[in-house]
Amino acid sequence: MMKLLCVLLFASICSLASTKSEYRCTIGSANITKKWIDMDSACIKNLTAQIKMEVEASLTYLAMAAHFARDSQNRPGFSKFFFENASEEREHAIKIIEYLLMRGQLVNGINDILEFPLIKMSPVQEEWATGLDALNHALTLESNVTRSIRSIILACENPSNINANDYHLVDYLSGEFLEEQYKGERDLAGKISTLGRMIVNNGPLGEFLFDKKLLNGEV
Ligand SMILES: *[C@@H]1O[C@H](CO)[C@@H](O)[C@H](O)[C@H]1NC(C)=O
Ligand SMILES: *[C@@H]1O[C@H](CO)[C@@H](O)[C@H](O)[C@H]1NC(C)=O
Ligand SMILES: *[C@@H]1O[C@H](CO)[C@@H](O)[C@H](O)[C@H]1NC(C)=O
Ligand SMILES: CC(=O)N[C@H]1CO[C@H](CO)[C@@H](O)[C@@H]1O
Ligand SMILES: [Fe+2]
Repeated sequence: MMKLLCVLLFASICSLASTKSEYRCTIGSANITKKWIDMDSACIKNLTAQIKMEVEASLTYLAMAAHFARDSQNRPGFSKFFFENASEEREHAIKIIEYLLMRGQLVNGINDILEFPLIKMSPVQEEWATGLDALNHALTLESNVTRSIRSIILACENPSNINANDYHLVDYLSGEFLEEQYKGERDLAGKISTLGRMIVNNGPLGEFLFDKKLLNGEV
């Protein structure tokens, strides 16, 4: 009888976790006060929308990288460049997720805050006529991202609302994100300028040469 009681008691707080006969305790989580969590909900919505934008940017760069790596294109410089940018965009999504976690968000799991089905994203563009087209597309994409980050700053720095004067976040977005945006946009603009002139002077050979330079980080 006593033995049965013990087993029942144990079973009530622990459950069989795996076939390896490990026991995982299911004691409720600690009771932490929510008073320290002070982000404004509109500001959080803005940030989560930005996570989606960064993931989509990453997918666009993946599509560009794959396109230029096809046997029919064979532009290893463009492909390498866009694969690197895809990784950078993924890093941006991770940075925002980590920021939200630092501020006590994502308590009920990622879907609680993402509020979007990543899987149901519409198909991305998968063909670009020339390298110049892809670079121009990238610059438009980045200027859209910049505008979006500036709109978040506006939404999160409302001085009349104590919960929305989020200067820590605004500083992070300005110092880390906008800094990278403006440098990235200048970099793309410079590449578009160089490639454009190489094509004017050398025709199709211009893109071939530019790709070689891109591969070696010389342009
Ligand atoms: C959390 O609070 C509830 C209700 O007051 C209590 O039943 C539970 O044991 C507490 N959990 C912990 C881990 O302190
Ligand atoms: C940039 O934003 C405009 C306006 O929202 C949109 O029409 C366009 O498709 C976007 N371009 C890219 C490359 O994201
Ligand atoms: C793309 O990646 C290159 C190489 O890592 C980097 O120099 C450039 O700033 C990136 N551009 C964007 C828009 O992410
Ligand atoms: C990126 C994003 O979602 N920006 C939105 C932030 O919130 C304001 C309103 O508070 C919207 O106008 C922005 O579009
Ligand atoms: Fe980004």
